[in-house]
Amino acid sequence: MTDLCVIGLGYIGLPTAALAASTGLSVVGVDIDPQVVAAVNAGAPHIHEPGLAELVAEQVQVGRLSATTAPVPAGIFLIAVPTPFLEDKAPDLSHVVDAAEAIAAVLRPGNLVILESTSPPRTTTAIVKPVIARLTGLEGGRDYDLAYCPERVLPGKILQELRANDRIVGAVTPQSAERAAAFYRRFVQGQILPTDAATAEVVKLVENAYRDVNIAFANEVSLIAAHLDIDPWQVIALANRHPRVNILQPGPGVGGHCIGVDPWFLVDAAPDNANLIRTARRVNEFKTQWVIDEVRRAMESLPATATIGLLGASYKPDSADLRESPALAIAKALTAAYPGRVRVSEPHREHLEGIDLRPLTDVLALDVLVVLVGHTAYRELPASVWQGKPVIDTVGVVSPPPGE
Ligand code: SAJ
Repeated sequence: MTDLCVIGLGYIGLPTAALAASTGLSVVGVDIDPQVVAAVNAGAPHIHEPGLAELVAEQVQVGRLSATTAPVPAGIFLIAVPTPFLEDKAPDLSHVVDAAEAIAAVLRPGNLVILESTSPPRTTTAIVKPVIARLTGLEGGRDYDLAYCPERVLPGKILQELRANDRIVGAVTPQSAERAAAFYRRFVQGQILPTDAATAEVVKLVENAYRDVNIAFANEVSLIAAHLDIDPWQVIALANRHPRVNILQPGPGVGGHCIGVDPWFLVDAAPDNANLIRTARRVNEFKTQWVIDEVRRAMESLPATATIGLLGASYKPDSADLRESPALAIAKALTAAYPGRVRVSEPHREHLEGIDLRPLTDVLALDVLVVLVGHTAYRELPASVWQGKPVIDTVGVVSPPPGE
């Protein structure tokens, strides 16, 4: 029988499946998208992460990893499906419910089910457990083991952090905790920290909300500094020389699949008590619109033929990842507002749908420059490229650090 069946072969599921296979487990990955399944079985995954293609190819080749479209009987089931939010910011748990139902069709007494998807409080005990009980009559914690173990790895360093980071195991019973911990110990070098499922669910959400709130503070500092015509990068760098101050970096907004989404789950779970978290989300969303408005203001004093060069489209530096990228949203909004006059540099992409992608040298020759991502290639440019034209630097590439 298969040792591990991973439901959802995305940014978390696929690296986890491959890593588990590399420890000697037989692993079947499940995805509803046949193209994803075909790519994994061909040893050429659809996800780009350092070391992942090699690891998947190797594990497929030796026969420990394969992919299919429906769960198979296994000792351990691991759910790593997306949990987006709906129009009104309430969590959309349909993929988790679908995964639990699919597992129920093959679940046997004595199996272990682990939920890794970022989830609202009590999803494990109030959604997954009852769905499985309704379909199988099996009780989580009595007939099979059940745990919530959030992923906390950074895109771009997923394999490295899957091994190195501490891991929270939120289980419904001590036995479930011990079995889940034994699974993660196969490839985790960090500590395994046991707790209950609801605490683990909230821990995950709080981690990303913490980062969102701190980025919002940096973005608000940048807005105040711009209003006062003071350099925000100098303000933050100098304030950070205080021994108990450590302000993060402002940017054009918050991208990625997690930090802009997860705080809403806390707002939804405790609407009257999550005011700071709600406001931080709004500050970070506002910052993206503010950048678009800044470009419009700069264009007002220029001839009607003036061109705009945008530097960067990914959601964070030195990455090709476009998920929820504020830079891409800004590029799309400005391309629509100034047809034919906006060109974009993105050194990590060869083609971008609906965007006029150009080499960096062409973009630098345009009339207004807007730096949207702190790619190393931009940080290494000589100061002379920014001179003699309006430059809107949203990530602190242009401004020299104090003391230099
Ligand atoms: N950002 C800033 N200023 C900063 C730091 C980041 O504007 O000082 C922006 C980035 O440019 C980016 C966004 O925030 O647009 C998020 O980037 P990130 O690198 O901070 O985080 P993610 O979204 O790639 O990954 C996060 C991580 N969470 C935390 O660091 C608390 C990761 O550990 C999680 O596993 C991941 O979310 C997830 O899957 O939840």
